[in-house]
Amino acid sequence: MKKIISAVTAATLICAGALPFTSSAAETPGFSMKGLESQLAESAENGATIYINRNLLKDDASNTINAEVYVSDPDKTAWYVSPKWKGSTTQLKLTNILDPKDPENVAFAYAETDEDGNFIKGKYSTLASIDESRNYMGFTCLYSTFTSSTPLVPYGESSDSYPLTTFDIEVDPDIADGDYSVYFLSEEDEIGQRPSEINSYTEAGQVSVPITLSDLNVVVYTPYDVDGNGEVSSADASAALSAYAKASSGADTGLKKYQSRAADLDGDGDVTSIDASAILQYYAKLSTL
Ligand SMILES: [Ca+2]
Ligand SMILES: [Ca+2]
Repeated sequence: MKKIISAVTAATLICAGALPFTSSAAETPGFSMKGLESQLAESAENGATIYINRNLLKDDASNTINAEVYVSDPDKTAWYVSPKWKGSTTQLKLTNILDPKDPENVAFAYAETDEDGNFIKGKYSTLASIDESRNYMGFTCLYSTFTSSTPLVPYGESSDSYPLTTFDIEVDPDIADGDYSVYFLSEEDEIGQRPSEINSYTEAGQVSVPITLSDLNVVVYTPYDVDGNGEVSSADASAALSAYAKASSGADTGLKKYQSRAADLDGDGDVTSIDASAILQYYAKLSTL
């Protein structure tokens, strides 16, 4: 069954492509992140977005989310990979980056395994860095017996087989509802560090290649509180109804991600009159307490 699906997908891709299928259409190398599902975090869009229900945040303990950083190097020509990333707010504190200097740890994507499948330290140099005042992290991996033509060889069959490194996000329980991110540094938002970078060895020699950067969305929401003002009122039901009316007429709902998630109480992915009714009922129940 899996094979059939793959064949159909491939056929669809080829048919849908207006341009001839050439090597220039190959996947661009780059970095991405995944937030991992936990009691605290609901993972969506293959880990590209994590939803945090404020009601689950604890006041007295660290609210920690695990995240992974991935490299994609489809042509397998990279010899130097160096993602840099930052939390959009200090209330999402980046911590506990996997330290490759610890012999227990490895740069997963470029690691090797023993006969039993256990990771062993690869022949690659790695360096992790963290700047707490800027809520910044960086990771660099290169071939340790480097010669200009020696590419790194990612382990695993695809770019998301194994992460390059891992880290934790500590969520401040006082964080406001909102749409946040942990984002890769590019040229534009460099903070005194070199931006995220992949250097490849090509016919032109060693070059810094164009890369794609897929950030991690971190959405903090409170169920029922659509406008995120800290209390549930009829205004929240109105906001949900208004969004539903807009969507029904084909317009954008105008809601941010955290608002949509707060309003979608039946969890069907849309904000509808059913959700608005649920908010009103909840509000009515609160009012009689
Ligand atoms: Ca509200
Ligand atoms: Ca819904």
